[in-house]
Amino acid sequence: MISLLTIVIGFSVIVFFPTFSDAQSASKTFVTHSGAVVQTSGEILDPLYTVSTVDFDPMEYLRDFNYGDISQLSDGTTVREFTIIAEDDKIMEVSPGVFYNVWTFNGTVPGPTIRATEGDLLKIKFINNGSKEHTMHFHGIHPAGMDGVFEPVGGNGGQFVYEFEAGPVGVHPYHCHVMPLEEHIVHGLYGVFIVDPKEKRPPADEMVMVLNGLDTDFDTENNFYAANTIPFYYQHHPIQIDTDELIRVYVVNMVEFDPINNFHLHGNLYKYYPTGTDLVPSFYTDMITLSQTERGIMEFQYDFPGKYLFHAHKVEFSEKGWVGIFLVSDSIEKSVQEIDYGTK
Ligand SMILES: [Cu+2]
Repeated sequence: MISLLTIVIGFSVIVFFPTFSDAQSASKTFVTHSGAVVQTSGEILDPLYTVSTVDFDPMEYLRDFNYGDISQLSDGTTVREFTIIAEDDKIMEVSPGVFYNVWTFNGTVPGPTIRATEGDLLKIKFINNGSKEHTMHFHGIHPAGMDGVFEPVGGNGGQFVYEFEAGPVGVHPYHCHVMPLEEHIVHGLYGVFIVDPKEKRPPADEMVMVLNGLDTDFDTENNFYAANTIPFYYQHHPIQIDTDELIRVYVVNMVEFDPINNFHLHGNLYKYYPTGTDLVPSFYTDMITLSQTERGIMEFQYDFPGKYLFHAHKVEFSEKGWVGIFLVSDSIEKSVQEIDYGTK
C-alpha cells in the first residue's frame, strides 16, 4: 500500500510539476508601460526578450566625443554632418536583474556627445526608427524651424535634417521634445552638445558626465540615480586620472521628477563655468546645485594620489547609485594630449 502511494505521488510530481528547464522556456508576452512587447518567464534573472538589448560602457562613453564628418564650404566654414537614429524598443539591464525599456539616440543612453566649434555649420540627419514620433531639440541658438518642437518626426523611418550654426560656446543638452515630454526624456532620449570656443580651452583630460535617474517602476519617482546611466558604475570602476593633470568635466543634469541634483567633489575644489558660456570661471567650489538641464564645466587637478569620491550630496541620490571614484596616481610623463578638435 505504501509503495503504491509512493508511486502515485511520484507520478503526480512528474506530471504536474514542470522541470526547471521547462519553467525557463515558459515565457509569456507582456506589454510594458511604454508599449514595447516583451517576453519573459517571469523570473527576474531569466529575461527572455524578443527585443534587442543594449550594451553600454560608461567608461567608453566618458571620453567619447563625436565630431561628425567634416568638410568645408568655399568660404572656409567648417561643416560637420552627423546621423542620429532614434529607437524606442530596446531593453537594457540597468542594474543587476533590472531590465528597463530604454529609448535611444544611436543605441545608447545618453546618446552620442556631439561636438563642434563655435561658428561651424551643423547638419544633423535625424532618422526616427522608433514606433512613436520623436525629435531632436538642441539647447542653444538656432532658427525656430530647427528647434525640434513643432516638427515631430514620424516613426518607422521618418527623417528630418537639423541645420544650424554651432553656438553659443558652452555645454548644452539635446533631447527629444515630443509630448508627453517627461516620458520621452526619462526613457533616455537625450545627450550632450559641446560647442568649443574658436580660441580653444587649455589641454586637459576631458570627460562628460550626464546625471540621470531611472524610474523603473513607472511611479514618477526615480528608483536609481547615476552619472552616465549605470548606478554605482564609477565606484566599482574608478576613473583613472593623473596628479597635476588638468581635468575638465562637462556635466549636464537630466534628472526628471526631482527638482534638484548636485555634484560634490572630495579632497579638492573645482573652477566652475555655468553653461560653459564664459572662459572665466564663476565659482571655485566643491558643490554645485543643478536643476533640470542645468549644466556647466568643472576644472580641477589633484596634487595628491589616492582615491577620491565624487557624488550627489543629496545623499538619497548617492545611495541609489549617483556616486563614483577618481583614482589619482602619480605619473612621470604627463598623459595630457593636445585636444583633437576633429580637424585632423
Ligand atoms: Cu521622443
